[in-house]
Amino acid sequence: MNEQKILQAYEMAKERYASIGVDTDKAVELLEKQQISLHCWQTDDVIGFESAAGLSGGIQTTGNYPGRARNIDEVRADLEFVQKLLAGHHRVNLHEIYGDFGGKFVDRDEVGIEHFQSWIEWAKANNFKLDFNSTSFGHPKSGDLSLANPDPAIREFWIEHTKRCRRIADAMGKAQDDPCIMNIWVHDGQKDYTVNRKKYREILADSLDEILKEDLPGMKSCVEAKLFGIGLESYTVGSMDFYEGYCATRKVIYTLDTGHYEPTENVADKVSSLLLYVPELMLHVSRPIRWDSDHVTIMNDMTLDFFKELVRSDALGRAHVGLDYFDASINRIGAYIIGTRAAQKCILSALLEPLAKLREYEANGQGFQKLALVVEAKSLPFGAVYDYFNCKNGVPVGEEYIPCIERYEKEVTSKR
Ligand code: RNT
Ligand code: ZN
Repeated sequence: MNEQKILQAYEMAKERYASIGVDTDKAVELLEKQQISLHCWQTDDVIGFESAAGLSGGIQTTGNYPGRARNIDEVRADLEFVQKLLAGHHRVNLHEIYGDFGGKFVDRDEVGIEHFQSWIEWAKANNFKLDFNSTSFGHPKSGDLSLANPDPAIREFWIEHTKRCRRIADAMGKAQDDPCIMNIWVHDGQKDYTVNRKKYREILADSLDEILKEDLPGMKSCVEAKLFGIGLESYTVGSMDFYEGYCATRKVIYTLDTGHYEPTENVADKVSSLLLYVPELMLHVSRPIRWDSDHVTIMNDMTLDFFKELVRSDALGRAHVGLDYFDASINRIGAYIIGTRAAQKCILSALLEPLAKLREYEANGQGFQKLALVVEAKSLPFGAVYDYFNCKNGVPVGEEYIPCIERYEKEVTSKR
């Protein structure tokens, strides 16, 4: 695209925004600093390198678009390519099953830092920071209950796994001189009528307390709440209420996945309440359709409102932004770029809100003026600012990334 035209459009946008008290240069600067954690599992439909056991734990990928990454080199190549199409410096979010196991079977209670050494080196060489996840699903011992299992042998197995994962995250954080955020999501639940609801929750809380005991300064732990899983529809041990209480009392980071609530629930409204009681948030930005379907994130009202709430709560700095969707029905690299750029657009749009004026109107009881400005702000020349942001950072502007991805598909992924 014509650089001069992009700059001209930006200058006009800048002036327009300045007239309502918004500094676009500052918004662009903040967006440049905003890291987004790229979920490695979008490259290969959450399969990983441990075994060919396939997914379990109530999550599902649908579609069979060709070109899935089949091994560690392909996952890395795809992530390197994705990075080239994005402005800013980002993170890669790994799951334990993506370890560099060298073709050997390494069970979950045997995993160690050595299996992630090559990831640490790769991340350093490619200017990525790493985040991490323990993996409770896709294993013969996954069943319906892992950390909440009343059988001490199974529960101990998963406690050991999760403790080891925290040590791996600690090593990553120390190597990159920036805390590695480690998410703990367990699928634990029941398909049908559950009587001992309290019992499993007590066990989960005890397991987590045991896991989080170890002081590991290189990492930060977070725990993810969920509504239900496929085949686990009646009961979820780690529900929202469970983790709200857990995170508030233990001062642990709460992972808010935008797909993990009732379809009509206002996810954005959870932000300000949670932030009063939990230290930070980890975000899994996703797009649920009818259920936790993990469609590719787009710039929709839910995502826009969500980031607006973070900015309005002055809390962007207390949120770790990550993506969580897995769509195997379209070009997987394209899915990454659509989702990451959509998240950036929503953040930018939140940063460009005429917040000072809106707050003033609200404080003065000027309801009409507030509503008018909220609506008017939606059609301000936001796109010119986002184009400038990409142009300034030397990455494709607007739809220019489509042919880039088509070329990569032709030359790389279609040959897999
Ligand atoms: C599942 C959770 C969880 C997973 C990943 C793969 O519903 O959202 O975050 O998607 O751990
Ligand atoms: Zn998630």
